[in-house]
Amino acid sequence: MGLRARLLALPRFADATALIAGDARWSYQELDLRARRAGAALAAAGVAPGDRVAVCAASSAEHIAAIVAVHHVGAILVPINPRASAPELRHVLEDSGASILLADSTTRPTLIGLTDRRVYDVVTLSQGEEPPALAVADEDIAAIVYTSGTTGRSKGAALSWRALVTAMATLGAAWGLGPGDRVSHALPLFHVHGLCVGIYASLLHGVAIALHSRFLPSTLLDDLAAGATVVHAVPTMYSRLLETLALAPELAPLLARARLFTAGSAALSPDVHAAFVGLGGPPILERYGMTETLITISNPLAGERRPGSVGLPLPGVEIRIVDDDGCELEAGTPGELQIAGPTLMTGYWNAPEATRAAFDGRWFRTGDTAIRGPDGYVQIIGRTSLDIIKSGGFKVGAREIEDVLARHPHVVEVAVIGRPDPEWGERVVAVVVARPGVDSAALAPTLAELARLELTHYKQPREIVFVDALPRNAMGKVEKAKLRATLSVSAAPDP
Ligand code: MCA
Ligand code: AMP
Repeated sequence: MGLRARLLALPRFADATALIAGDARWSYQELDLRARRAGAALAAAGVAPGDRVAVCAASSAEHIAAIVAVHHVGAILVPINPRASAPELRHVLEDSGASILLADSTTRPTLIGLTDRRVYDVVTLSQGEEPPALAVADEDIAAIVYTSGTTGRSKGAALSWRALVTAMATLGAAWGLGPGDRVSHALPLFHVHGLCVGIYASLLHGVAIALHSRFLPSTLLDDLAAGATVVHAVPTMYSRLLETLALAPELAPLLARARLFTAGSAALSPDVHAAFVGLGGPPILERYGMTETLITISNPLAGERRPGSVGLPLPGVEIRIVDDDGCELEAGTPGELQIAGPTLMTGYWNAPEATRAAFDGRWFRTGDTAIRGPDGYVQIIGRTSLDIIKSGGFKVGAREIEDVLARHPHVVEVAVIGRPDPEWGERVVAVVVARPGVDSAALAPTLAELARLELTHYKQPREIVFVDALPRNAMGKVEKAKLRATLSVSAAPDP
């Protein structure tokens, strides 16, 4: 059986629950039926294998049926943030060349106003009977997932069926996913964490998905009370959960109900981990991944789940840690983490240059700085570039924000950095040099408005700081490390 066919073989889980979302409670059989009908509707609309179909909608059962439908017709899924700004939407639609958009009532008006491509509603996409039978190769592209980088606008990581299904089957085996599991899922569906770990890994293993369009600690606690066995979350969600439990300690015993809590997308602080365990929760299983490599390193299900470490390479994954010249380093020495194996992306969509730069032969350069201990456990200690910020698990490219703010005529120059933050991991801060004589108190809200129009919510600077000049090295390059250090000192509370 081809790898795509493995994902589409939903009927093997028959009347086991597939989705609980809003009022919908669908069995695997029902999800399969709806996805086939929607697939037939897409085929009737002329969607052919290899076409890109964008899905831009809030999380819902129909959204999941639409995703499966896109795969039924052999098209390439392009998941899009339903809160993306107009310029971001335009970029992804143009770059991916998506011919058809699947929306919902909240995103449809924006999309129609923005493009002359056909826009269908995921809810009404159900007229057909049976999608065409297709032969799809494992190397064909299943999805293009957009992710920020160190240069300009986001790039689309093209993920093959081989990468996707291999990675999610490996994860399912490593974490013991199976029918009988129910996952509480409140992650966004336009990134690998929510789409692949949350949806594909569940559908491949017959897991029931309790799907929510936004994260609320109370909803997660309700899911635990209702029998959720697995939770996938980013560290910010665990911090929020702990805040809620501090106010309602009588709910803490619910944490012992689930068998598995996983964390990823950003570093989980050992303090949060310890507080969670202190409330009676099982040790959180932290793992490491990336849009371009899928999930590659994980703490074990059975064995030590080490706080502050992302664990051991998953089966089939090779890792190495290298110095600036690409030479492999010994255990215990920090360097860049590089990854090889069957789960790597095929390349960036339409960007051969960027793809070439991202690989060293068969090794993908992650840009993360890591140490491997003598026992093989890997620790992520930072990034090689300060131009990448992680806020609440979302990746933010500093350049993209700098380009937007620098367009304002009253700005001489701007540097965007991530300031360490207990809730978000890092907080986006814009450091601005204004033109002489400009009133910075008046400029700040104007820049905030500009960011609001051009950038999705999590990329918008949480703070705008004005300085007389940016620190630069002898080569004229802005010294972001220095800037970050200075701002952290100036932000320290008074003794
Ligand atoms: C929301 N806000 C944020 C963020 N999220 N600000 C900075 N960073 C963020 N990540 C702001 C909003 O703009 C708003 O600001 C205020 O917080 C409340 O907004 P709301 O939407 O209510 O926030 P929330 O629902 O509480 O969102 C927090 C969140 C969310 C649930 C933690 O950020 C989130 O879903 N993060 C998951 C990211 C993720 O899935 N990453 C996967 C990529 P204001 O009040 O000013 O309007 S990484 C990946 O895929 C790899 C493979 C991996 O390893 O997993
Ligand atoms: P993205 O490009 O949005 O897929 O994010 C991938 C990046 O998230 C990685 O390169 C890491 O920097 C970060 N990341 C993911 N999981 C972890 C983790 N468990 N600990 C630290 N960083 C992580």
